[in-house]
Amino acid sequence: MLFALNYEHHYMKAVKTLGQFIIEKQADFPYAKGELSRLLRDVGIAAKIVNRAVNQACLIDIVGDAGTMNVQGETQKLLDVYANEQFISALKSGGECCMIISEENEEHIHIDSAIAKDAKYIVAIDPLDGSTNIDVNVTVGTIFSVYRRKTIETKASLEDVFQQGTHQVAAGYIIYGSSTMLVYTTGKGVNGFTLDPSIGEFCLSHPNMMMPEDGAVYSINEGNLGCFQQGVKLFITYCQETDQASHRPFASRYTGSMVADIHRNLIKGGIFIYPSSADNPNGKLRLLYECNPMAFIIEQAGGIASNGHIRILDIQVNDIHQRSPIFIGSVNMVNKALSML
Ligand code: P6P
Repeated sequence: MLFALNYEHHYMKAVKTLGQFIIEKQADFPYAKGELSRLLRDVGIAAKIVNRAVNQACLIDIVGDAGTMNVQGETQKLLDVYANEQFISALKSGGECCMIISEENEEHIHIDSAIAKDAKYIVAIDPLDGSTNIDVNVTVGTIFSVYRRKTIETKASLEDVFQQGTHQVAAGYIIYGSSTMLVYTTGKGVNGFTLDPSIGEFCLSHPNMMMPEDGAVYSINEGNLGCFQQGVKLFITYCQETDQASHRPFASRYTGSMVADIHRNLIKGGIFIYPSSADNPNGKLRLLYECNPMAFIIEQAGGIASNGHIRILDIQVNDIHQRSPIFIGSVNMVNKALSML
């Protein structure tokens, strides 16, 4: 009975859609003329289209390998290619974006159509993160990062992309999980929206998300233990020791989808680590469209993100696909890990 009432309650209370929220928050930026609002709207539209494909993946024959490799040398999944096309198409037709950096494209994508002639934003995106999980029905995600271009007189160039993560104007992710959510920040806190398929809208469900300072979950691929530096091994041992006062041993939760692991840790507290190793001296995850956007979001929610030495957001960008080790999550857990490196 209670569930029925809550379910009914959801449909009775006034929902606040992503579009309404974006416009409402636009007032926080006195000089905003709506361009960033429209760009975020375009991302939301592509997210709904990709969500439909993800939810039907095995029915519409869109899983499996596309028979191509991406710039990372990783086999592209059909859904990787489809998601990439949808986000690029939405950003191109929206007219607010002048350049796209995508995990799936070796080179940056210029948008110099008439509709985008005054576009001032650059979007870096991982259109479908964790896509190896698609075939086995495990959560996947999209990660995006938005910069304002530095060049104005000349055509947008890579100079506009080589900006530290602190210069992001927005960042967010979509998590295609038991429900589909869009979580984003524009530098004034983090807000989460759950897709209501019955009305086709992302509705505000997690206002002002804050990450607990402590957690009892650690996320790392322990299969690589032999390749980790000593300090990382020490921290994993620390997580596994019994100590009631600090709620150890912690739970090990690692899905192979960065978005899923960080989203869970954002809500419950925890730490996600993808460290450097012998065969990945800069780690595996990419700075521009994985580490920086997630670091922006987590810092806005009260967590921290480091490469083991410096703040992720302070790392100088000099290659659109450069990688970075990452220690990200609850402030006390990340600081404990860093103290052991
Ligand atoms: P590994 C997915 O390929 C991804 O980029 C992240 O989403 C995920 O956290 C990580 O790589 C998994 O990598 O080496 O542990 O399989």
